[in-house]
Amino acid sequence: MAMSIAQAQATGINYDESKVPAYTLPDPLACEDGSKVADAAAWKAKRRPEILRLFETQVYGRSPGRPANMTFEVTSIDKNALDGKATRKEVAIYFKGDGRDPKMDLLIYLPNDAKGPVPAFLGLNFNGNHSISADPGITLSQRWMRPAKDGSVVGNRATEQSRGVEARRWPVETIIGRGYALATAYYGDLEPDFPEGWKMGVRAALSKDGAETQFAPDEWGAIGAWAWGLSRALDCLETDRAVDARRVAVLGHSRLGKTALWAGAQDERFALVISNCSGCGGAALSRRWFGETVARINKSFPHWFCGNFKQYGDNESALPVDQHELIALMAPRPVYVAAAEEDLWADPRGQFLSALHAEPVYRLFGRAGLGVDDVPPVNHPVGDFIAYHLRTGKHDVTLYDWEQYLAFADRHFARGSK
Ligand code: GTR
Repeated sequence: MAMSIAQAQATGINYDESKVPAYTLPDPLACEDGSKVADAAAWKAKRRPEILRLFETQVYGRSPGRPANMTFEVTSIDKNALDGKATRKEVAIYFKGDGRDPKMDLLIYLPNDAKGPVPAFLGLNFNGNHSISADPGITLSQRWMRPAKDGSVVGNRATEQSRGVEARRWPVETIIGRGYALATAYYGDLEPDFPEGWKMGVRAALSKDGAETQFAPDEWGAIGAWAWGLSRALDCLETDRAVDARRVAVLGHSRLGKTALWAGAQDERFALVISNCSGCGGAALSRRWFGETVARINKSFPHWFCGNFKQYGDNESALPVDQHELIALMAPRPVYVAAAEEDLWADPRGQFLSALHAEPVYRLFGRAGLGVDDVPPVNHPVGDFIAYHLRTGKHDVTLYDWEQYLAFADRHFARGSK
């Protein structure tokens, strides 16, 4: 079949805005039977399930539900953490029941001056729970870690040197000081992040054939496994009386931002969803040829998405969904999409446009979106129920990002002075 010029151009990596070919996005309100959604009830009953199923079968893969025999065991508690400002808890989540693998270790900080159950931020971390703070009371993860040149990981095991290596991205004291709990788990507890990593993770452990499993093309990939873990963490938080589980914000950076979005889409118990520099396969539109592409992400990270997603490399127009519909799956809950000026790989404009094109669904609920129709100036957050900012700087999570998320959560969880 002859390719059009636009299609022929749209391979490789593009950073030139003037070269982005025209594209047509799927209409989030157009049902598969040709009818059009006119109200929130029809969205919820008819169109939302259609879109969710397409993301399940074509993008991230289908995940199992909550395991029947899962148990939670508090493995440590210190009521005098962070100079007495917080209680630090560690909870082992045993997916198949008491004391057995597979498990995930959830680290929770709770503000000590709380008058009642507190809202929480929940997100996965890249380097083990001990990496998010130099707090020496956090158990050093014994899991597989990516090798590091600085001595923080030796032979795929974390060393004492890795305490606090990710602390810059987790302003624990600020979060606690604002009256929120923080809960986090190591994404490698669910699946080590390399193509064969699933053999050591929940995708093998929960399948009947273990590490011999052959995945069907619509079964979960690594992002699915990580997102599933976030829902299990929420199951655990629901049992903690110090936490208000109806006010849990799920967040993540980059591949874990994609993960947070997928968790928020599938699990409507998450009250608020935050994507930090999630890029391709996260908040960025797949059809927009700018920065990372579907072909490239499938090649670099063949384990992240489901088998069916492979067929859309250099063939994005065949995708039955695009990422604005992932954002729309959060409706009517508040969602924050954040990008960084120098993070062109993640396509800051493509992330803005996803947020913008999710607005018709929020409108069905009478909820306002961004309030602007073009990318705002840097460091100028916009939006009501759909928010966006373009921060100066690189692909990262900074205190600036957190300050916006805290203000956004304060506003929607009706906290603070605003
Ligand atoms: C990059 C990948 C991005 C993003 C990032 C990260 O290499 O291409 O999609 O996920 O990694 O997770 O840091």
